[in-house]
Amino acid sequence: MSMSNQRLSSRTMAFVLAGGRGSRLKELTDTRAKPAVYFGGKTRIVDFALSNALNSGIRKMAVATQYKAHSLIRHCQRGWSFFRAERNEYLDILPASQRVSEEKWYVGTADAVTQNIDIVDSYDVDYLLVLAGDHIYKMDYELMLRQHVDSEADVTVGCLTVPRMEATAFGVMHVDETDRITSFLEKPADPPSIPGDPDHALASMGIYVFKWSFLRELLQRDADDAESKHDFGGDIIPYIVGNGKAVAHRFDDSCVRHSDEAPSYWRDVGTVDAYWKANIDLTTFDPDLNLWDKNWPIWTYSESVPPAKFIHDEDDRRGTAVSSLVAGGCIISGTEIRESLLFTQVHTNSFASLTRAVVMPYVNVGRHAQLSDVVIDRGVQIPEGLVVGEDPEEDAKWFRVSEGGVTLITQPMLDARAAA
Ligand code: ADQ
Ligand code: ADP
Repeated sequence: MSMSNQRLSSRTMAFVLAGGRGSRLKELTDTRAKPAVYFGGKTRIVDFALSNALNSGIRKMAVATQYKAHSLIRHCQRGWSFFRAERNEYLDILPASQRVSEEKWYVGTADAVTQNIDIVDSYDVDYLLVLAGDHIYKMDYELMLRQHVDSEADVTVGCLTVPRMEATAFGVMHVDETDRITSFLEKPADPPSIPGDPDHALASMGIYVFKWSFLRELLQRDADDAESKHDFGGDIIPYIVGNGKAVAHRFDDSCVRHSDEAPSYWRDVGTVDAYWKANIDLTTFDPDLNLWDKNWPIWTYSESVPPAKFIHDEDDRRGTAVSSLVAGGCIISGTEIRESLLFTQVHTNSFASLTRAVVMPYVNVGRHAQLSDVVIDRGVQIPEGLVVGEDPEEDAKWFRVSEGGVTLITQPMLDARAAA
């Protein structure tokens, strides 16, 4: 096979940045990094970036971890350990603060790569694909790699169109008619709009393709730069825009060739409201994110458990779930469940009801509990008769009620309530 026919993904390493906390998810990220937060009834957020890489043909990956990495590391070990060194496939977990010097954490996203230059070298690849481990989307990176090579760019930046006022949280760019990036502002207070479209801005997805030899040299220079925060969005990308060739790769309908996906589904799920909504959306008749797509499976670790069981209990109450996703291992006994999403091993009891609830693994819902518009953290024991979602003021006394009116319930909150 000639070089030009070879899939570029086979010459690429995916470097997944998974060190950020995601503090806007509040107590959901008290004990785990955002990429480890559960999403979609079976998977965790990081599975989307890793599955995209796998489905794109990439077989060399690393996950850089830092903040509260325990469950993230364990998840990657359990779910992503099928790579075989004999086939030249690798998935490395790269915790901060262990390699370059004993106490040096990853200062910024670029530093996370810099501290692992020798590991990337050892993979012997031509391209580095830098991914954020905390977004929900499907994307074929081979297309982005192809554009990168064809346009002879120094960096290719994945980008999407967002409402202008939301762009303050992003890197915002302008491009010329060839999609070459002509300006790049990291998290501007007053985001510049797309010319001719005052309500929208072109935002960076925080994913990048570089030729490894080019990035390697740039990172070594950046490491010595006392002014730099060693961040891709803040330092590396603006530098290349000013001194080299940066090109935008548009995330649009064509990005997942094999999928019957609704166009351009991409979610940051960075807040409790956005997180709740993206999960509950999956319970609708025709969700924008298709988890059933055999051509683009989202791989994960899942426990070996019996099928979900629905019980018509001795009090003659039917355990039912409609417009809902219920994972294996759940036991629904005499509970009415609507428009909800239950992860594995959730047990619910008689006379309880759940409406628009996102329920993480190992939750137990006591009898007569009535919960609506909630996110329930892993392992929570909902006491008998708890009512949430009817009186926001009462809920806010004990739980976290979001701007959008979603109540987040964790065990420490319930313990404080029980002790009061
Ligand atoms: P942010 O959204 O601010 O901006 P950032 O905090 O840099 O994203 O995190 C990006 C990814 O790196 C996340 O997956 C995070 O978990 C991880 N991460 C953060 N700090 C890390 C560290 N020290 N070590 C390892 N991993 C770390 C970026 C870009 C913007 C772009 C948005 C899109 O800077 O230009 O628009 O992402 O979401
Ligand atoms: P998280 O899901 O919070 O990110 P993990 O799933 O990796 O973190 O770990 C949480 C721990 O809680 C695991 O050790 C898991 O076995 C344990 N756990 C919590 N509740 C239960 C339960 N009811 N039964 C069994 N194990 C539980």
